[in-house]
Amino acid sequence: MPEKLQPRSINGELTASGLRLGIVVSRFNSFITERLLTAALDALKRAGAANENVDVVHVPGAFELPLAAKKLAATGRYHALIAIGCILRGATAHYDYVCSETSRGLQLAQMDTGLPIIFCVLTCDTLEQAIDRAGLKGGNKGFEAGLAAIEMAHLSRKLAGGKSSSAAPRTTSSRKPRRR
Ligand code: INI
Repeated sequence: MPEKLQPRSINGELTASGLRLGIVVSRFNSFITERLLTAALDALKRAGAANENVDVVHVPGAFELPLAAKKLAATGRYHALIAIGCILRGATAHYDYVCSETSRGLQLAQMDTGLPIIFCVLTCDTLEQAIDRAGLKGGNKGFEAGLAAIEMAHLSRKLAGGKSSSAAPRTTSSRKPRRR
C-alpha cells in the first residue's frame, strides 16, 4: 500500500496578542447586536488582545456596515475586522434588500481591500431565532466571529507570504498597520 500523501498544512493561530482588530456594530436590534459584541470582545480578550488594539465603531443599521468596514480597512490600521448586525424579517421585502446588500457590500469590501472582514450578521425570521444565536441556546455567533477574526488575521498574513509579526493587510494603498 503506498504511503498517504502528507501535505503541508497552513493554518491561522488563535492568539490575538499584537493584533489590531476593528469591530463595526449596528445599533438596529441592539438587544441582539450588543450581546454579539460582548461575546466577540470576550473571545478577543481570552485570546490575548490588548484594549488599545481593539476599536469598536457603531453604525445605525446593518445596511451601513459595509461602508464603515471599508473605511476602517482603508486606514491600514487593522489585521482583521468583524461586522456585527441583526436583520429580522418583517412584513415587507425590506429584509431581503438589507440582507443582500449588507452581505454583498461586506464581501466586496473584503475582496477589494484584502482585509479579512468577518460576517457576524444574523439574518433571522424571528427574534427568538436571533436570541438563540446570541447566547441563549446555540452558543453565541459573536464569540465565533472573534475567533474567526483572529484566525483569518494570521492566515491572511501567511497566505500573503509575510513572515514578520506585523501582518500587513493588502489594502488598496498597501499600507501596513500603523502603531499608535
Ligand atoms: N437594519 C438592521 O440592522 N436590521 C433590521 O432588521 C432592519 N430592518 O428590518 O429594517 C434594518 N433596517 C435599517 C437599515 O439597515 C438601514 O439602517 C436604514 O435603511 C438606513 O439606511
